[in-house]
Amino acid sequence: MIRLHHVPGSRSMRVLWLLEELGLPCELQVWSLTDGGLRSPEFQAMSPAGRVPALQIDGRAIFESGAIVQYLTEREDRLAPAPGTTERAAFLEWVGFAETQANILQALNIQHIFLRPAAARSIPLMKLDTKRLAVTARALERHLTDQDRLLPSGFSAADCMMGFNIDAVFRFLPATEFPALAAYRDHMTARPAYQRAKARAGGDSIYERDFYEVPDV
Ligand SMILES: N[C@@H](CCC(=O)N[C@@H](CS)C(=O)NCC(=O)O)C(=O)O
Repeated sequence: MIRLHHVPGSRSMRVLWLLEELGLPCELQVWSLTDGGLRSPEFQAMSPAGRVPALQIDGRAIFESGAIVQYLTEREDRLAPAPGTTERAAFLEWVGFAETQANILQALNIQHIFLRPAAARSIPLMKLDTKRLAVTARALERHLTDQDRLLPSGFSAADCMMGFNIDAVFRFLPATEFPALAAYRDHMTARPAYQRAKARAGGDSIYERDFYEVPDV
């Protein structure tokens, strides 16, 4: 049985969603971001940086969402262009781009939500990362204006990598400024496999507000 190590609201949703798209059943093992479990030797034996997702499959554990997504698409020979094709390069670019954007989101989450006390937060860093996030959102807005999937050939696992990010993007940037990206988010979240994954994933464990402004001080 495939087992996904998961935190609600985290990048493990990418893998849960892709497993649903591929019709691969899995068990979920749910962890917390805050109780120290991800720093345990048991977990770090599967994911050395102590991060989710980790996926137990085929007699081993795989860490890094981008690696898991590539492994699953190659194993199932679905939802990714074949290695060596021109579109494969675009697929790999968007898988990597999704992680570039997720790292900016993670920095904003730390600044707006996790850092304690609030006085330790840096408004210049919040402004800088909001601008860096806007660069990625504008690039997606341009790309998605003429197509409603990342790849011209249609839905792929790169959309699972990226589609997961967009809810978080709109916690820090107004959706009204990115209509094509908002439409992409709506298409992605309407997919039956996304809905099934969401129903299993558990409530978001990160965001308490719809939108996080940079404090004006
Ligand atoms: N590049 C990694 C990043 C994984 C990652 O940072 N996951 C976050 C949750 S979205 C996490 O486990 N954070 C725990 C921590 O930083 O202690 C991937 O794509 O799998």
